[in-house]
Amino acid sequence: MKKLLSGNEGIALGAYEAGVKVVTGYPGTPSTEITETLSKYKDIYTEWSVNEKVALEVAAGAALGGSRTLVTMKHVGVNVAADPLFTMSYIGVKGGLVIVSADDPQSHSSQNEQDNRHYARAAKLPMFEPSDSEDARQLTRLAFEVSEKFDTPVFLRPTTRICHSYSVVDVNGNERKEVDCGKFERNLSKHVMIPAYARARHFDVEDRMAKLKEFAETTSVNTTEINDTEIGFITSGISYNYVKEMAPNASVLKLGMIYPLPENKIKDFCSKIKKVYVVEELEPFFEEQIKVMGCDVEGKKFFPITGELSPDNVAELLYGKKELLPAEKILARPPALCPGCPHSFVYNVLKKHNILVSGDIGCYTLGVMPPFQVIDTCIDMGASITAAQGLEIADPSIKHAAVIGDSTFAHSGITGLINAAYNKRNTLVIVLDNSITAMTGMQHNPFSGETIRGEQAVQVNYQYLAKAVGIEDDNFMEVNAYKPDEIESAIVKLSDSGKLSLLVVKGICVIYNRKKNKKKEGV
Ligand SMILES: Cc1ncc(C[n+]2csc(CCOP(=O)(O)OP(=O)(O)O)c2C)c(N)n1
Repeated sequence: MKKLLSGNEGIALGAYEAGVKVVTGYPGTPSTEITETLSKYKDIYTEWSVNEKVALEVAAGAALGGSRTLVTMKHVGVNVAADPLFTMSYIGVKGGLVIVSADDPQSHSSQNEQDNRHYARAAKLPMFEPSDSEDARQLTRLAFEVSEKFDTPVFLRPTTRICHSYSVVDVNGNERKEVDCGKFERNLSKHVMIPAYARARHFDVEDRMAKLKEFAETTSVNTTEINDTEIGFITSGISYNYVKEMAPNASVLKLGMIYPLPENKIKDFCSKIKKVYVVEELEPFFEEQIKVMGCDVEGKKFFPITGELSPDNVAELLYGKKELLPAEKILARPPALCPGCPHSFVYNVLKKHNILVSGDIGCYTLGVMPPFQVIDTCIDMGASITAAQGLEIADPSIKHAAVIGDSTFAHSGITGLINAAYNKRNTLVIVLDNSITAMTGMQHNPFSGETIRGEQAVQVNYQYLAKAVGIEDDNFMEVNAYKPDEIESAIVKLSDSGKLSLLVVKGICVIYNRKKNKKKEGV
């Protein structure tokens, strides 16, 4: 039987079939639906972790304990998880450990468009890249096998186009295969990375890289199609589809395993084809390595380094530039806060009082757009509270505040609050709590009081948190997001106090509320 699945559903299906037992992750477009899909299976443990570092560390423990484990995040999440990532490369696994880094060329919903293929190289880990949903399913299964065979965490790097596009998946014989990987075994020199053991493990990592290079030469996921020997392409992921669509007669080397590269296979391909182009989104990751191999290829001379590619980029290379007809130019639709969004009222107050606002990442970042234009900085998750401290140190003569959502506060805001308390800062921290992680599509978090499966969970208490970091009773306030007068008097009072303050502005997300009511009514 064949089914139309998204790339994310393909990854979830592949993980299910591979007998994955533990799935952790932190929401982030375009990765979110992988964990959500897997949470529907009763026999798989799934959790929304509070951030990506935590997700990878829980996953590392589970994998060392013998469970096949999947951890999901968007590309910038890997920055947060980078600390355990690099050391897990030394430690290795017992049950397979697959890390999904969902990259976002074109920054459809991200603060940057970093190319996470560099992480595979930097952390010395193998990486696979699917080019459709069937590929996503099969490469996920393979990734678990490679992880156990080579004793390494393995990266799977889909991009937004793959995660969210639907294509046909063959679901015949897709039973789940339970794999017994054994239990945790004490092995101090492998699992405890003190310097002496780490130095020794580095040799093992290098040996593993050599073996992975050999594997890359023979694996069936790196495929050569020799057709027209005048022109050929080396490509992977979504770009493979663009090449096949626009140059169906060209020769193609499609890389399903994108790190390490199959040097001999690439050299052999280049020796047979007169002109070889490398088609890859973002960085010249393949191109530079292939040039170092001594192959005469071209890539970024013809393809942009920024944004996504499209079939047009390949067509342009082959047939020259095409002028867009006016109808083909799509009107820009800038995002905006939803009508009735609880975040909007607080922005009017901040604007009125001319407060310098350090922003954070979530729906509320849209306070940067008209009519508010009230957010002055936005760097990364959690940076509102910490950047506000730096801005205030640089210029204490103006009023400052940090705004942060509930999920982001749990992700990496709380450490910033502790830093402010410890370093005697008088930051005004405003948590915009809409009872859910809205921006990524309504996921629960430690302030919403439910787990990924909708079971009741602890609801972290802001007031106790404030007390625990030494915020005075008068400097903790909670107000209703729909009462602008209350918000205004709280902001004025707290910012005039000159002391570290925590203001929680509570109002349920309008979209989430509608969804909840519909569910109650059984619609
Ligand atoms: C390191 C990192 N992980 C994940 C994301 C994706 N992401 C963007 S905003 C956000 C959370 C937003 O939730 P919340 O703070 O509750 O604000 P809301 O959208 O509900 O207003 C997430 C997970 C990201 N941008 N960076």
